Amino acid sequence: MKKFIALICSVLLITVLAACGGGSDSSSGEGSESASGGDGEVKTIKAGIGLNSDHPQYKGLLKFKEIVEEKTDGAIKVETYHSGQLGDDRTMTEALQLGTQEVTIPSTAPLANFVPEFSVFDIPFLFPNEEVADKVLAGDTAQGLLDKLEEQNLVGLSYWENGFRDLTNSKHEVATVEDFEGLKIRTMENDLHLDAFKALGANPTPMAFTELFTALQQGTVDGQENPYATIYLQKFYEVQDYVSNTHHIYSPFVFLMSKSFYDGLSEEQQKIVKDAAVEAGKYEKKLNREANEKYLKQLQEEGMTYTEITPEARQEMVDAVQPVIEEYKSKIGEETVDKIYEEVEKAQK
Ligand code: TK8
Repeated sequence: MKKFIALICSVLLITVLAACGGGSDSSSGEGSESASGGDGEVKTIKAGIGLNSDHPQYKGLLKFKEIVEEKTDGAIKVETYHSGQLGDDRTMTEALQLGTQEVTIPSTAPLANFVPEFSVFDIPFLFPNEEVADKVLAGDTAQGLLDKLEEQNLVGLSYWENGFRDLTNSKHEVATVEDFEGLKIRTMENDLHLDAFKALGANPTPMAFTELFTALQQGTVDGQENPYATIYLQKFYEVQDYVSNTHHIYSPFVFLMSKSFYDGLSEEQQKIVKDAAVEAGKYEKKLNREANEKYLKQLQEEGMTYTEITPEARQEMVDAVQPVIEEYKSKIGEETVDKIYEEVEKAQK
């Protein structure tokens, strides 16, 4: 008899605990915020990037996919597309605004067409090194820019790394400002980049990344500028002969999500995608940094001529673009520019 009473009490206790949600986190009681979203519906994230599947950016996207699908028990599926299969940075960002795509990871330069303040990162020679870039991108101004994306039906979940941009061309070595004269250089679709290369004496053309290799191959443009990892992994060495370590701009990527999709997630799912974007971004940056040093050597092994820019020559380039920086202060926002320079100075102490 005593055993029977003990059994009844155990069953009652388990029942009470389950009713209070004392069991697994998959309880779908009223108002519960669960990773599965509570309604059993599987949500799909269509995620597209412009770089190819060899690039650290795509490996970072696969890491995002792995984390999200595991943490939501498959309630959110991530479909990944690379090499511009879904379009270029601008068209994919517009697709997020329309809700026809859920994730893309553009450079901040084209993003400035949606939120002009992002052009603060297009200020030439703003960051002296990666350590300062890391600190400033984790700072108030950079994080505040992400918040401004919401007005554009976009959610900026984290900064990833494109990296320091270096010049390549098919005409001749570039060692000084004079060597830019007349070079037809493709730039990202960003007015500050365009005006900066004009100030250096080049003849710049804005162009989507998806059109770049063909334009270099056909001689529509003489050169372009991107980090070594992109130059190597996109095989630009096949159509470019000269590379210089101009390091003229540090490009961040922004991990973007469609706001309409993000708002449709449960609170717990929102936390999962946000944390996954941050964690995958750290992984991508680690791979990217390891890649950039390795790939400069491999570009030379593929036959490219490497030109080291001396500090004096770089200073001439800084001086040449100074008027453009002054002109863009008001276009970007004086306060944003002043604050970012303060943070750069503070990051070097
Ligand atoms: C790839 C682009 C690329 C960028 C460019 O989608 O356009 O040159 O540096 O990485 O975002």
